[in-house]
Amino acid sequence: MEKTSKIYIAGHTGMVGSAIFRKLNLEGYSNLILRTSKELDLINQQSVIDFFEEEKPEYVFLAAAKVGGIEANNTYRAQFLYENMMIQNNVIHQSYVHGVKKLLFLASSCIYPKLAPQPIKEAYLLTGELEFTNEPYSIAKIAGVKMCENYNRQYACDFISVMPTNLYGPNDNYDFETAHVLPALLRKFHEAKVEEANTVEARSEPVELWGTGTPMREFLHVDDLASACFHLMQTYHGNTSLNIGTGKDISIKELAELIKELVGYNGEIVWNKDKSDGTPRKLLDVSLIHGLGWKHRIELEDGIREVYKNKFINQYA
Ligand code: GFB
Repeated sequence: MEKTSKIYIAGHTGMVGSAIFRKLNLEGYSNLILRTSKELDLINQQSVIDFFEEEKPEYVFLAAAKVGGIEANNTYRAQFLYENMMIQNNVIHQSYVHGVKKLLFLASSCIYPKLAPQPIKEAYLLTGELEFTNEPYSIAKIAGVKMCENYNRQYACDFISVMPTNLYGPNDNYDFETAHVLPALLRKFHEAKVEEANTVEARSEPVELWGTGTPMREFLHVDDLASACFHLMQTYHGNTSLNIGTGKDISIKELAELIKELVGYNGEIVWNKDKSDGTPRKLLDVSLIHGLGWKHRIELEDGIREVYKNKFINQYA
C-alpha cells in the first residue's frame, strides 16, 4: 500500500471502520474513499457495482456489517444473516471484478464452535456446532471468510480475513438492547452512580446485568485491532483467517466488578438469569499473529478507563 493508494474503508462511521480510518490518517494515507450508508447502500448490488465502476479502489478494508450484542443477534436473526451476506457478497465480488489489489475482511471470534477447545486455534473453524444466539451472524461471517479463501484459490486474488475477539473503544454502541456487554455495563454503572449521587440516602436501584456472570470473554481495544489490520494489510498473504486478540480473558462477573470500581458505583448488582449467557468461553489463541510481528498494546483496565473518561466524564465536564 502506497501513501497515495486509493483505499476504500467500507463502514468508516462504525467502531471498527473509524478506528481503521484514524490509523490510516495517522500513518499518512490520504487517498481514502469513504461513503456513509446513506450515500451508498452496500446491500444494493447495483449501487455497489456503480460505486466500484466510478471509484476503482486499489485496496479495501471491509468493516461494514450489521453488528450487536447477544440480544440484538438473537432478536434480529434474519437481518443479521441477510444484511451481512449481501454486504460482503457485493463488496468482495466487486473487488474481484474491479481488480482490487488487496482486501481485508473483518469476521469475528463467534464463528468458532460454541464448545471449541480453549484457547481457540484458527484450525478449529467448522469443527463443531455454533452458539445458537449468534448462529445467523456466524454463518454470514463464515461465508465471508470462505469467499475470501476461495476467490484467492479460483481467481488468484489477495483477499485476507481476520477474526477479532470482542471489541470496545470509541464510537461504540451504548443502546441497552443492542449493545455488547462492555459499553452496556459502562452506561449502566454510570447512570446508577449519577442516581446514587442524586438521592438523599446515596442509594440507587440495583444494577441489573444479564445471565449468570460466569461466561468468560476476551476484550480488545479497537485501536489495537486497527493496528493489526494495518500490519496484516502490508505483510500477510494467506488463506488462514487470523485470530486477533490479547490472549487473556475474564469472567463477566469480574468485568462487572472492574467497571463498577472504575466508575465508582457503590450499590448492588443483580443477575437476570432469564437472559442468555451465550458461549461459555471464547479465548483466542493468538500465537499465529504474534509470530507475524503484532501484539496488542492497550491493557483492558487502561482501555476501559480511557473510554469511560472520553464518553462519560468529559461529556459531563
Ligand atoms: O457482549 P455480549 O452482548 O455478546 O455479551 P457475546 C457477553 C456476555 O455478557 C453474555 C453478558 O454472557 C451476556 O449475557 N451480559 C451481562 C450482558 N450483562 C449484559 C448487558 O447488560 N448487556 C449485554 N450485551 N451483555 C456477541 C455475539 O456475543 O459477541 C456477536 O452475539 C459478536 O455475534 C460479539 O460475535 C463479539 O460475547 O455473548
